[in-house]
Amino acid sequence: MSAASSLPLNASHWGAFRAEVEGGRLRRILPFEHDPRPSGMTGVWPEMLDHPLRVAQPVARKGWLSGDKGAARGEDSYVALGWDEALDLAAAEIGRIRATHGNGALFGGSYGWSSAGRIHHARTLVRRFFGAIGGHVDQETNYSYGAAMAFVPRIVGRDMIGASLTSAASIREHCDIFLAFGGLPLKNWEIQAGGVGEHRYDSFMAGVTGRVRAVNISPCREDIEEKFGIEWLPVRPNTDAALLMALAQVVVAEGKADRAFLTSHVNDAQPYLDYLAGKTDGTPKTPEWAETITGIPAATIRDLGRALPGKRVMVSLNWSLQRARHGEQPYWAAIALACVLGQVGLPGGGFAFGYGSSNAMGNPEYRTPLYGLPGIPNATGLSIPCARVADMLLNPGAEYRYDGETRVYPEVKLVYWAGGNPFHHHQDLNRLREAFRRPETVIVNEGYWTATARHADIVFPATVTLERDDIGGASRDRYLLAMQKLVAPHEYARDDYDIFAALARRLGDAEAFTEGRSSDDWLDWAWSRISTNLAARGVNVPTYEDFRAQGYLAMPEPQESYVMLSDFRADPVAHPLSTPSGRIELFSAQAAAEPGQPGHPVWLDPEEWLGRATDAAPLHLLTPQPKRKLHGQMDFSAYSRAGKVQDRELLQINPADAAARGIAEGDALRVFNARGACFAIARIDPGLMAGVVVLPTGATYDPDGLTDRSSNPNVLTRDIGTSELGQGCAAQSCLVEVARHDGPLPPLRVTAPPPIQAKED
Ligand SMILES: Nc1nc2c(c(=O)[nH]1)N[C@H]1C(S)=C(S)[C@@H](COP(=O)(O)OP(=O)(O)OC[C@H]3O[C@@H](n4cnc5c(=O)[nH]c(N)nc54)[C@H](O)[C@@H]3O)O[C@H]1N2
Ligand SMILES: Nc1nc2c(c(=O)[nH]1)N[C@H]1C(S)=C(S)[C@@H](COP(=O)(O)OP(=O)(O)OC[C@H]3O[C@@H](n4cnc5c(=O)[nH]c(N)nc54)[C@H](O)[C@@H]3O)O[C@H]1N2
Ligand SMILES: [Mo]
Repeated sequence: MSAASSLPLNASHWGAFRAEVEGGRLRRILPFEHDPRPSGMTGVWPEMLDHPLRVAQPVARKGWLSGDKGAARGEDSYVALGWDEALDLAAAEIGRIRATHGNGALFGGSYGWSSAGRIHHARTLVRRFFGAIGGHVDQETNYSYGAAMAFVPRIVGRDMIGASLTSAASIREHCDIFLAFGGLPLKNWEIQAGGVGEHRYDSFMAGVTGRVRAVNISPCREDIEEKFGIEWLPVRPNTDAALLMALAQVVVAEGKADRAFLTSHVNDAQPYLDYLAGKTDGTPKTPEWAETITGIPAATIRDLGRALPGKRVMVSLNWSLQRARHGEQPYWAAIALACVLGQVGLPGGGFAFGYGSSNAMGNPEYRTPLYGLPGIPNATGLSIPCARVADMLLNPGAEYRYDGETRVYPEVKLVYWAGGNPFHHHQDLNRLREAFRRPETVIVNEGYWTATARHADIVFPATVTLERDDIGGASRDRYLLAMQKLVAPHEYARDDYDIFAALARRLGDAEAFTEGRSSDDWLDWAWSRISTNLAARGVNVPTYEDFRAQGYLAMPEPQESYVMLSDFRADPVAHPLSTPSGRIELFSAQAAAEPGQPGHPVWLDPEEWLGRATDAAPLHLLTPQPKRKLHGQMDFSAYSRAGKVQDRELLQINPADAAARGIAEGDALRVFNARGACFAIARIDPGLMAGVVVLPTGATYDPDGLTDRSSNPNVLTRDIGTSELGQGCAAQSCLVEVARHDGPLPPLRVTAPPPIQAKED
């Protein structure tokens, strides 16, 4: 055993690591010895553990203490409190609202990427806490692929993202053409929910280069690194559905559609085929039609369409494509193209969502056993699609359509957030700010002074993973990870588990939340389940102590390469899908019930896209995941800041668009539209389509009126659901203008905690 591998292990969503601790302080991070390509983010921990932006003690907002009803939220100073006093205040407030308005007035908002460990997983704890005290308004789906999560199961009967994708081995061996919509960006493979043992980007890319013809279909060339020599087909943002339709139209019109597959495995392909042929609306969905929408020459589309029949084709779409208005449609159109080509369920072929979105997509199913605290049913039965949070707060009692139902927004009086950052992740942050002024009370558990903590009335200082024992891992990763407490909690920070247990005790519901267990007891509980699960699979299970001493446990290597939907392909009668027809629905009665939806895949105008560019907002803004951080986390680490200039994020802009605005490389920029404005630094990129600008997410919102002093693109994005079908986040449909900013950049306020007064006794 080398010296490094005898050091204690811990893990984050960006990777497992070993830690050198000296005198109770974290000295150094070493990458996990089995990780072939560790993320640069792993090194942030020594700096982030005792960062000046850590929340040090419980605090309450001054205005809230004097009954301002939320007016100064986001602008106020705080008063430091002792733990008992803060817990008493919070519990009394939760109890008061529960007694006055019922549990349906309590919103347990905790969407977000908290700890990789399962026992201290904040979202599970929020839900369990509210379950224990009688229920709350919950959130469903996610920001990552919310539209697909709600809609795709209606079409193919399963969550095709949570389930395994056709394995990388199957692609390597069988695929001829890999259509990579949104590319395969290396940066996204740094991350995997639950903790990464192995970053396997290199081996995945080895499989889609070489023999396979891969095409990067994206506005942005660098969505696949140039060194891979992969073809680049620039497409206007939000128009992939039109391209997919034209490719299908070419195949059908040339008599190459797999009619047998469309008959045996598809429910009613005819309305879609009629739509492609122009029989329903007089417009055949030809390459010439798609050229006007996508910006891709018709001849290029026709050549690509002609190349597909007879080949093993994988139609791969990133999650970003559905994070747009009518984002359900490109996914449905991709499923339809795979059906027209008869590729679904064949080795190395078919459709897939997310190969370019997260580490380990295409890994075999390791079935790594992971157990978080069990859920307690939510007695109110209330929940909203998570991306509709501002709508809910602004429009209590209003009706909305979602997933084939009419629902009503509840009237929320108290918001509790732990393990997420809506002032990072939500769209139109100035609108969210308005919405966050509505509830009577906002409580947040956070490790850092994020923009969300700054909009709370009570902030509880939460520990971070390095301050707790836990077990992490991901079902598609080879390693179960023993996450070990390395240092004592920062200042007065406590575990979310202990915070919720203390609140439940004050509310008279302690037993329901804890079942008499401490978090260490729950770890033992989890380990015994893990051991039983693994023993049943014939794995030689170590003792808990040995597992912790080693730091990890490798799962047995699955034997076969996996092919998504192969059972259904082989026998659709014996293995029907759980759709109304048991087959792939290219016609869906549920979709047809919504206004403007014909019931088959359809090109719908996303309202804010290059086809509707205006003089005031002529550029399409894309806001992808950041390279040097996980969302808003670590924004103030030296690692993240090394990717910025003057503490602002870089905005990619095409040379022609820059020249037209007198913008040179490195210039400070103002990015704006009618919703808001923020600042960025110009990075001129000929590998970006003209008319498109790219500003990644993650900068800490630092509002000054409607302007963010920093670079958070969510002051610009539109807060609207993808459609009634999925009500997902539609951040990628956004028009803006960019101008050179010649004056000095405004100083940032969010680099230090808000003013906190010592308590007056
Ligand atoms: N414009 C635009 N917006 C987007 C996207 C986009 O593409 N474009 N992408 C969306 C997507 S896919 C996502 S997933 C969201 C991500 O949005 P979030 O998940 O909300 O973003 P994070 O910054 O990861 O927030 C997690 C927070 O949890 C805190 N935390 C970590 N561990 C703990 C813990 O143990 N306890 C507690 N109490 N807190 C903890 C961290 O400090 C951090 O502030 O953003 C969405 N927003
Ligand atoms: N480093 C890092 N990696 C991450 C994360 C992070 O915060 N940091 N977050 C993780 C999370 S939570 C998630 S959900 C995934 C998200 O995974 P994705 O949603 O796939 O990631 P994005 O970066 O939003 O988008 C990927 C690329 O899609 C392209 N694109 C955007 N819109 C369009 C379009 O309309 N058409 C086409 N053809 N291409 C388009 C953009 O050029 C962008 O670079 O990433 C994960 N990986
Ligand atoms: Mo995500």
